[in-house]
Amino acid sequence: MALLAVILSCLVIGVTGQDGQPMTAEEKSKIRDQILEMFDHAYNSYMDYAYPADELMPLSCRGRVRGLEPNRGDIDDSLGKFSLTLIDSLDTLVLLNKLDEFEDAVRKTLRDVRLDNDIVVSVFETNIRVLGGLLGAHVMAGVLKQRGERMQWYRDELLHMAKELGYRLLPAFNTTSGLPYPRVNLRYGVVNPLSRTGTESDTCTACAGTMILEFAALSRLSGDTIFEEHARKAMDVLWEKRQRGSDLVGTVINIHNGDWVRRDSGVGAGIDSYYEYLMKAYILLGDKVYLERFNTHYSAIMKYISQPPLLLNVHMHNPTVNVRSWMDSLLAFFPGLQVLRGDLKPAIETHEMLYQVTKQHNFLPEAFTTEFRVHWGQHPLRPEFAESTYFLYKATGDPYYLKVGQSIVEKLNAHARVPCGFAAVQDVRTGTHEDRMDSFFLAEMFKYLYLLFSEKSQLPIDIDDYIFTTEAHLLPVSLSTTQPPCHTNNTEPQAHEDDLFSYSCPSAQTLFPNNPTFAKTIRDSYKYLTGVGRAQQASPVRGIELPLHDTGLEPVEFLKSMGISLTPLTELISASQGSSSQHSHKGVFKFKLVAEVSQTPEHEEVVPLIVQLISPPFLGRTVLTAGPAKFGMDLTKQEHGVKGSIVKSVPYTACGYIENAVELQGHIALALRGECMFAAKARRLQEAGAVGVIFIDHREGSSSAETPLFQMVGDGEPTDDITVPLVFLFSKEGATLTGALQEHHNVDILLLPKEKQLGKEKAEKLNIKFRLAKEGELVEGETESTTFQLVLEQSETDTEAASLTGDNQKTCTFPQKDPENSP
Ligand code: DMJ
Repeated sequence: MALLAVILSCLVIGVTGQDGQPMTAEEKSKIRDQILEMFDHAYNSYMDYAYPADELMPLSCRGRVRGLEPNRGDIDDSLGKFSLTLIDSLDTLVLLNKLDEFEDAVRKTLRDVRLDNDIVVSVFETNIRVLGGLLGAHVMAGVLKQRGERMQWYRDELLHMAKELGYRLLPAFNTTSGLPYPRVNLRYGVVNPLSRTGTESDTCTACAGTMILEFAALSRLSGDTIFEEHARKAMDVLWEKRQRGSDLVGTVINIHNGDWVRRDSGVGAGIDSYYEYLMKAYILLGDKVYLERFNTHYSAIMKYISQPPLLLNVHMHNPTVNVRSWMDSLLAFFPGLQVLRGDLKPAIETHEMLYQVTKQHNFLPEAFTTEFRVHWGQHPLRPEFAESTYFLYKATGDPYYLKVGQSIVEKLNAHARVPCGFAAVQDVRTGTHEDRMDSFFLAEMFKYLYLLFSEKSQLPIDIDDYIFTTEAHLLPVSLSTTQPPCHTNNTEPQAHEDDLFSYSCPSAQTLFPNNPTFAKTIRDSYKYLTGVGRAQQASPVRGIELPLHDTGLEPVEFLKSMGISLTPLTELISASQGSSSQHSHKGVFKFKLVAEVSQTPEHEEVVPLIVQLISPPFLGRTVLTAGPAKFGMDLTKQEHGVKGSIVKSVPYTACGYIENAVELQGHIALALRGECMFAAKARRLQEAGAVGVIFIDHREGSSSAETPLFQMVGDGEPTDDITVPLVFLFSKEGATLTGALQEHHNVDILLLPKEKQLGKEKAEKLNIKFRLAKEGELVEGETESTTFQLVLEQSETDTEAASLTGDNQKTCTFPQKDPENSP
């Protein structure tokens, strides 16, 4: 692991990306306008096509009314026939300075919304979206009214609604433990036989532990303490029930006896906002108990769950055991929470990892593996990544985070925008849409994006006077009844040298204003984690230190097998400077490091190539996705690709003397990755007479479906001498090719860019025939020579498909070694 870390950091040392380029005021303002336009598109689509329904169905262009649409299970528990999206959007309207729309929306809320429907809703969702939405809107209405410009008619009606809703949620807390039921009937509560709920025995930790901000705010605004008392009790139970050895909590808890039902522990789904609310309860309410609890949990999280840049799930009783190898997208909020705590380094690391994943898939998939493969491809336009991006920008002032925000904006427009709003993505791998636009998209996404690109002076409120609930509703920190320990945004550490931030004041101000490269230095180590977005130039030769033992060749071999060559720096230095003494002390060697991994600038796509098997029985139907090389023949410039039959190199790695040069003459060589550099293999095989090389990955199980393509680069030396085409296959695709060779002995292939794939999308118009043909006149005494012809006939309308020769009838002729056995 340590070695791998050395390698990862070595690969990126000194790479100068576009990272950190400042954004001009004009650029920021352009993006801010874009965000406003996107919000209008989403909000107006909801108002025009869905209101008063709870949600917009952006593909059907109508409202989602519970009971009228097919039941989607638990997610429908957010829908209480209370115009969810309208209420969730109210304080966003204010923040985005849409004050006419806000006033109008408040009037509609007071006029149209009923909170006493006979409907079973999620206590958690109703609390964070509806109660939080009403409270945020009430606070905003008060601010506007106080300014004397608007809302003069307002008489706390939203607060009255919030109180009514609070009372409708309270029956959920009627359990022996004090942990709330997960669902409540808005009209009949929980115990009433008409309620159709109350039989549940469990709830999620976040469900029970994400009430305190809204309930405390409701109590403090309304003067009725009952809400805060119940929410506090639930927090107390969760704290009491923490696993005392690890100080972690599980994911699901029994609401009657407080036993843990699911003991897996992470910071994402099921637990996330419990931790968030401990920290924010301290900020909002000024009660140190919440901070102390948060700090205890936080230490445990950093000890067991945070394995930067990853955030893993562990067993709460046995926290050194990981319980799964994937992460969920909800944990993307966590770097933002770490910023509030002042713990920037792990926040930057995890955020960078998440950014890499979004670069690969446009959005964060609901779940992705620790190797950054998609585990569950759905993306319901969740805002957590934008949230963390905003907090990191606030804390670092690093324009890199503006670029990240810009990419979020662009991807939403490019991949989620539909004529009637924005549609969730069903699977990030295919980009297919789902007919849903959750209310949190309007409540959260647009707030964080807009704030990211706004100066404080451009906002209608002083944003630092508010805390964001988990649904990004705005609650004023002035609600604190005790004098907050953090009256100012003072970030001076207070005497706890071991943990500087445990007792410091949470701050959303720039924490390291004098060190603009602070975040970059941390990020750089994770920049190419997923293999996406590398720099253009061939990796520069640079010195690194590797703590190797005198005889420890193993790591060197390991590096070699990864395609990294090491040359002791002593050689280089003696060649260039004639001295090496300073580098030769025992136990530490300096090396020239040359990585042959791909080097692609952030926005440059790797042009996918293919290996298309064209001889029988494949006939063009087997197509293997391949990666390109930055050296050798440029296949994109070959109109018809390069054709040849394949021969395995001996040795297979092509790292030593090529033993089967005669066999390779005029053919395309297959060579296994590893042991030496791609360029070295290519040179040897070209010299041996190969007309092309296909490198096959040596990492078992790798495939283009799961690992992003990359470009091979040279070995740091000039590569102009290499003129044959070079492509890279992951091992699964490689196995298909070698399997074909083993079975059919003669396999002809085409190397070409994917977009020029033979017969692609025109298959139905393309007639693939094959026939036996006799060559030339038969000379007496000679045996008949038969060739096998592949005939590709195009329909008259199709003049683009299959272009091996440029004729309308395409014929490839292959020597047929064994016609009898051919199909
Ligand atoms: C929001 O409703 C809240 O942020 C909640 O805490 C969990 N996540 C959704 C959005 O993803």
